[in-house]
Amino acid sequence: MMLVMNSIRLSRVLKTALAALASVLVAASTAGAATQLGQDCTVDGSAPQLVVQNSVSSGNPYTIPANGVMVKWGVRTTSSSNPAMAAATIVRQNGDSFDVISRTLFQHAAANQASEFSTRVPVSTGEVLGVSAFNSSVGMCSGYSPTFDVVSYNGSPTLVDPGGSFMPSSAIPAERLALWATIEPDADGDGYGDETQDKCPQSAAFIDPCPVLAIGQQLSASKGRIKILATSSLNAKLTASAKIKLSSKKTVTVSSRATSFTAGKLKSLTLKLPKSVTSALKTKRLSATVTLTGSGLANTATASGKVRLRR
Ligand SMILES: [Ca+2]
Repeated sequence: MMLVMNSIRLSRVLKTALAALASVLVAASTAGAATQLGQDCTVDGSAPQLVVQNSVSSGNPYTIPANGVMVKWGVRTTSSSNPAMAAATIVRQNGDSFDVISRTLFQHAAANQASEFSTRVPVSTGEVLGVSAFNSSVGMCSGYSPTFDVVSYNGSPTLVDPGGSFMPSSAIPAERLALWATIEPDADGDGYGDETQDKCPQSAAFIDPCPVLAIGQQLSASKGRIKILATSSLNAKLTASAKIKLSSKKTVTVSSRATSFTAGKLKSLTLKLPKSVTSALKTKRLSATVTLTGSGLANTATASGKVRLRR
């Protein structure tokens, strides 16, 4: 009866632990997801040539919530017969003015439709998505909150290069820019979006798939110790573990701590044999199976070998 109670309790504990783990995993997988910035809307007007959406009352923000990389941007144009030459423009408010931080390439956006363009522009928390255009063909949509949906635009000179700044000549209430962008996280800080541009987001050294980890070991034994001379093809953490069979019923395992290895460098790990093994060596010939395990750049690797033990 007691055993049944214990197993029911254990299964409840396991279920609770698994549910908690699942929620952590869901949180971890969504934490790094791409952010959608800005909005498409029903265009009924055209924006001035350098214009920024200060705030919106609902929907996706135009202000960047976390550091990352803009990988895509889009714009809807007016029905003007002139197509727009437009560029997504990242600004930061600085008192009453805006500093122009960066800008995509100018792209040809066809009249009276939505167009999207790939790009790669690092962005930081608090910067704001705006747009530069050679004519007034970028779409604006009216009828929103006069208090919370506000765009600011530059008067003259109309376009400002990155590094420059401008004082908005006016703010237009109740409007939204038909302008949007996708921001991906950049955990390794290499300037490539971790979801679609960076195939090795674990390391700033690689944008192609992470190289495969390879490890090697040379074993020797003396005076109650096993020496493992090891090397790794990448910076990685290596752990050595030795299994020694003392009898048909008893196996002893000794492990090292996880140790940092620099790519291409040799380093020794030492495993001290426990007394049960050194005592048994007085009367028996014993050997150990040594397994070296490495992990680095989302890779794992193992190497194993045998060594005759010495007292
Ligand atoms: Ca990256």
